[in-house]
Amino acid sequence: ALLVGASLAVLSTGASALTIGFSQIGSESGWRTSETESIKAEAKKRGIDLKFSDAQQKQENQIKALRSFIAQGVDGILLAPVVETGWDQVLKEAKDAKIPVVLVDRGVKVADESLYLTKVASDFVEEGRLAAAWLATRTSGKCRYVELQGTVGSSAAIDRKKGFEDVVKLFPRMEQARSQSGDFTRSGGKQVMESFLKAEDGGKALCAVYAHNDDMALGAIQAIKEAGLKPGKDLSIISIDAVPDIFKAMADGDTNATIELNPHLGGPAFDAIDAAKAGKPVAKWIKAQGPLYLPDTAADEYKRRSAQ
Ligand code: GZL
Repeated sequence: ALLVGASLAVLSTGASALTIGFSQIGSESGWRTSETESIKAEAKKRGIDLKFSDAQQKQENQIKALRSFIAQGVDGILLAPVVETGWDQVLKEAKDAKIPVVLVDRGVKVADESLYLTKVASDFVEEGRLAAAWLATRTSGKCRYVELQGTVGSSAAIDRKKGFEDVVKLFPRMEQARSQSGDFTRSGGKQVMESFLKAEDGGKALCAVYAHNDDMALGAIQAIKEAGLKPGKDLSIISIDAVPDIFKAMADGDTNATIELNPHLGGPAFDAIDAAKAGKPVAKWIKAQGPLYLPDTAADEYKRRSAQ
């Protein structure tokens, strides 16, 4: 009966019942949680047996998970790399085992690009440029801002910083007062913002906050309020992810803009593995670029996204 059941499962989905290992970074932000839920749902829909591993933000746990997937002889691996470097050896082991690795959400720096099949991720440099263009426009190119960076060494943090500064350098009166990592978490964003406000005379001379993700912006909003200032008014705030809670804050007037980051990366990732197995060519970077959202649609976006 079990055998029949399994073969029926294969017949019903049409796709072969693949076993895929997914090494996820952790659950540091609302965005990451929705990414995990979306990829698990997509695997279920496709009849894929997904082996899930949460690395609690530690690269060594991701490397252990990849080695375990290789030992299990999975058909493919999804990896959301917490940091850019340190992957060459384990990716070589996956390649030697003929197991395709798809990077989801973040990138890696490796000597040999053939060590992974493709990267399904947004262009973080573009996100940084868009954020800075919005801030420069809103402040007529004159603003002393602070930056809440994402996880140190992550491609998201490195590139969002780079893109923002590519544009800021075009405006001589845009000035970065301070920049520090809040590790993409609400508590990290709050703690770092508290230290910035203390160091900056209570924040009076500050014009804006650029947060590499919404969760740190939400923490910063708390800190700004506790310092007696009005977030979204005394300080302009922009962040990235477009999670439901940022739209709630925007509708309340506490923040001013967010850039959407697509969490639904399972479809393109699984399609890439299917294509590779069918011997079809796969692009090295499958990009999903999100737009910028402003307060005028925030209430509707909050309602729509929190109902999903
Ligand atoms: C970006 C992703 C970032 C999100 C954060 O693709 O890696 O990591 O912007 C998450 O919310 O922590």
